[in-house]
Amino acid sequence: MTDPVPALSATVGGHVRAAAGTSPQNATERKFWFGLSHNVMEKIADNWEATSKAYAGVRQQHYFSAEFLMGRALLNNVTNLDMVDEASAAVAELGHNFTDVLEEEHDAALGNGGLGRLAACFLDSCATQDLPVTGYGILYRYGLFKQTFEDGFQNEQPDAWKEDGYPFCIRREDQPRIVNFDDMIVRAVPYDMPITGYGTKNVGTLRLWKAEPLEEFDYDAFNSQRFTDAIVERERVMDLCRVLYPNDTTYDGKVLRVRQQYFFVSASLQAMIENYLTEHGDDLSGFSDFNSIQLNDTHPVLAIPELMRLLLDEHKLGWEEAWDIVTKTFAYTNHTVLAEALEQWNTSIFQQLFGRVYEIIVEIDRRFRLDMQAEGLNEGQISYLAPVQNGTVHMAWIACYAAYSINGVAALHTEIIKADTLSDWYGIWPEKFNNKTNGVTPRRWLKMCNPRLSDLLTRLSGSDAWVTDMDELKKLRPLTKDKAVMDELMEIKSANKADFAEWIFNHQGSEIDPNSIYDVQIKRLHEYKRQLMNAIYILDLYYRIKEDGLTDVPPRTFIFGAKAAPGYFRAKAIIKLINEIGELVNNDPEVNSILRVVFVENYNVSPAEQIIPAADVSEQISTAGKEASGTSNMKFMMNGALTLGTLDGANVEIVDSVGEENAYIFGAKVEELPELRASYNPREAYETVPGLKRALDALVNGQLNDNHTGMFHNLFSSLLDSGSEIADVYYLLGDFADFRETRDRMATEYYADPQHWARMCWINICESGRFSSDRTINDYATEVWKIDPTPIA
Ligand code: 26Q
Repeated sequence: MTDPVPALSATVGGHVRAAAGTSPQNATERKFWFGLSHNVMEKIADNWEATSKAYAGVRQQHYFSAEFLMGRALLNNVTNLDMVDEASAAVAELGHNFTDVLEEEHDAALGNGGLGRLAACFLDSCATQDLPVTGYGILYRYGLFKQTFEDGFQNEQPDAWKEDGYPFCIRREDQPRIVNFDDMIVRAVPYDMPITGYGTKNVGTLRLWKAEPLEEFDYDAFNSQRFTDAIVERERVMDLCRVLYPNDTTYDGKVLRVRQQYFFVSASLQAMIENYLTEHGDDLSGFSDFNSIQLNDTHPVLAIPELMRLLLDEHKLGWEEAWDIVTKTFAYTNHTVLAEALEQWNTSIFQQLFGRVYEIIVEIDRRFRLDMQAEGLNEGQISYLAPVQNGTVHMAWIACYAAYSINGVAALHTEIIKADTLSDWYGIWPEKFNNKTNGVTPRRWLKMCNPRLSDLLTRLSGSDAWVTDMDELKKLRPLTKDKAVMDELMEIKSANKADFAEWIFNHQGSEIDPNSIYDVQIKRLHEYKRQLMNAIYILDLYYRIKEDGLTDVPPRTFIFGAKAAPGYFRAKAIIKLINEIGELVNNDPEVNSILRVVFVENYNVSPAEQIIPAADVSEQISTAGKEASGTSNMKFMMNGALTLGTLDGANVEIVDSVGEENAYIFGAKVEELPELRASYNPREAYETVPGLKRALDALVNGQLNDNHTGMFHNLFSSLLDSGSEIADVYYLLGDFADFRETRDRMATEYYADPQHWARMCWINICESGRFSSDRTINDYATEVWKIDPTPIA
């Protein structure tokens, strides 16, 4: 069949005219972006419709997530449609620059970090593999806050990412749902985002719900002079989707957050049930044959009692029948071992917002207790595992009880949840537990962000099959013996580093040396991730040069990117500290030709796409056992950066793939930590570990300025003084000596034998296939979801 949609070169001018109201030549870059984006939507519309129709009748999977960190869409879609050259030429033809046009797009930052970005990578892999999967979430008006630095402190600004329109979301006003709260009724309107796949006509869907007042306007109130009441009520409904909560670790029991959760799961379930009834008739007993739902952490767990409510109250099923469906429908992914992140809501909030759902939870709890008595559990165990306890509803426990599958996100993490976090559940239902090591999409994180390396891989492997089958790259591993290839790899890295130097200069005026080692730590700011350890190393190195006369220091640029939750005082202190160290180092003429510190402002998906292809070293230095998986570690690996890290999360599997000789591993292992901690004295480390005392003292002796906030003293104290919490919870000083030695050695080896370094990078690239989200999704599809590819062509 020939493509009925005309070539982009023939249509783009018209789309730009319509968006800009000017000739394409005179359109602003922003208007040009709108026009080109509309043109891409035109290209995919028919296939999108056909895909939705094809999926409606088959067994489908539904990915429920409060977060989707999508980043930019235009280049991703153009890449997937294999139209990069065509689009770039069409743009040039009309007097514009493709890169400048792409830079006009705001990131859709509807997520905090790893969990949200994982959901986005998964959708890409599902579309690419023609899998009948739909994502469901919330259309936040404001995404994750925009970060600025003032005097080195983090400030937060609203991220109005779609205020002047967003062409990649289609409002489906003909498919609204009603969501009832006891204190308000809300109309949920779906906004659908197309998810293109690479090398396929299938186009999947991300469905984001927006809350609107039931009627456009309450004319009664208006007419009876209660104009302001009508406006206030309207705004109360619109508040629901206004903002993404910027917390990614500590649980925070805000009523609005639980409203958001209930809102999107209720609307999504209603849409699913209606589709089932249309396609398969009135008998809902077959619902779970055609639908499964993956719960991305506990945030959408209210879907469990809500599906019960819909089946019982709206569709008149009996309890047993409904519970049978529910327990065959849900699968739950855990993303954390940190107890403080597990959601537990006060029962009073549930009673106030959705009394009927609470009633159902209480009944689930009652039956759970009976079930467990029958299983022979003792009262202590039962009350620990019960969904309702001490006046709270425990979301993870509801998930573990009702779900047919429970998975962790890396091998080590899954072992830890089995042995520790969820051990009692593992004792009852070991067969529910499975591991699904995370992955990242090689389209965005290699093909699109690193065209130089991609072209080399395509040329060497004779085709671009690796883009959808990353294991193809294993065949290239023997090329470590080919000096010309290794030289080319290093030239590519140099060119990417030069590009990043230019980018960071243009964005924030930082000058860096492209010949230095780019040593990078980019991720949310949290104590367990130990950005503070990284900072202390830099400070120590600075004093070694300044005071000890250390010479022959390998030139290095330390690159950071991180947002701190706005209420997380200590995380914000670490940002200020790194910026102060940057001031000290970058302005010292004795040192700044050797060391530079750069903190990338407003770190997000798009900056990551600039940083990662240019990185030499990937810092993955969390305390062993704390990072569930990590996913930037995988992106760095694919782009030929070496991991400097602990044996934590997916680092363990990365090292397993490349061999310990192709990574820099240090620090205490999970199984060693309990014993080490038992006899650990951070004060002793402070006094005896080389460099530590001098670097830490700089936090409190006036050498570094925290503008009299007491922040640096707080950091110092968190490492050395036991108070309400034990000193140095994350074992930073305990691991420091090994970290310092390993990082020093890494830098020396980089310059000592560049060919050897290149070979290590090459092996990392060639072995990265295991960390493609295509592999992860294939595992979910065959082992958990039991769905089949459904191509439209
Ligand atoms: C919970 C309750 C109230 C408010 C906010 C939250 C909340 C929001 C986001 C809790 C957690 C998150 C996000 C967690 C997250 O991103 N975890 C990361 O998930 C990645 C994907 O599996 C892993 O690679 C990381 O190791 C893990 O930290």
